[in-house]
Amino acid sequence: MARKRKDKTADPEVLVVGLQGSGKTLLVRRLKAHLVGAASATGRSSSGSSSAAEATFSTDAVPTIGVDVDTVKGKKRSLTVREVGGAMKPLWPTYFDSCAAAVFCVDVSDESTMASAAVALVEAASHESLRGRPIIAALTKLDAPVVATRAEVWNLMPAGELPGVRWFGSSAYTGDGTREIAQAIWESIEGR
Ligand SMILES: Nc1nc2c(ncn2[C@@H]2O[C@H](COP(=O)(O)OP(=O)(O)O)[C@@H](O)[C@H]2O)c(=O)[nH]1
Ligand SMILES: [Mg+2]
Repeated sequence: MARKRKDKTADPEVLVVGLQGSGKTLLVRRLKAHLVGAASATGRSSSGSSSAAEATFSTDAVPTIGVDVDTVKGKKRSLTVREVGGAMKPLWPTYFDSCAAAVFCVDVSDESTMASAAVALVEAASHESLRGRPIIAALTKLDAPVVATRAEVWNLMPAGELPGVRWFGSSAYTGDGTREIAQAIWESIEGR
């Protein structure tokens, strides 16, 4: 007798990867505060109680050891969000197959890691297991005093060669851009 496959009914999974300290955990925390999805097709996504979310938002982050799994609730359904840290980079591809979309965090306030972040992003985006899946590149920490310019980022990331990647700037500290990323995640999952 065939067993019902668990992943048929499971929430779609979003994989969040990026180098250590690139802002994955705080971005996920912001995504949890944005109740979007499903009903978004009406074009009227309510902003929810953003001031309440603001009051409870904490920027304290304990470095993720290995893999962190969380649930982001949308208006009609939930997503499983799996954060896989930079220390596990060689193992990222093992999670590509099961994800419905991937978010790649790049810390644009840290010059010293931008080049390796670019390599990691290009590697991931061109990996055969991710091919054809929606990929969101989140350029994080835009609130930081010094951030790479768009030209500098473009110089490092061959954006034109990564046609499946959608780019967003964000700050988990201020919340800027995080709603757009949440929206893009839902859109990419609904569009599949
Ligand atoms: N300035 C600034 N710092 C951030 C932002 N997001 C995360 N950080 C800081 O960067 C460090 C790593 O953040 P975290 O979310 O744990 O990164 P992760 O290792 O990729 O999960 C922490 O000290 C955070 O406070 C942001 O939007 N702006
Ligand atoms: Mg983390």
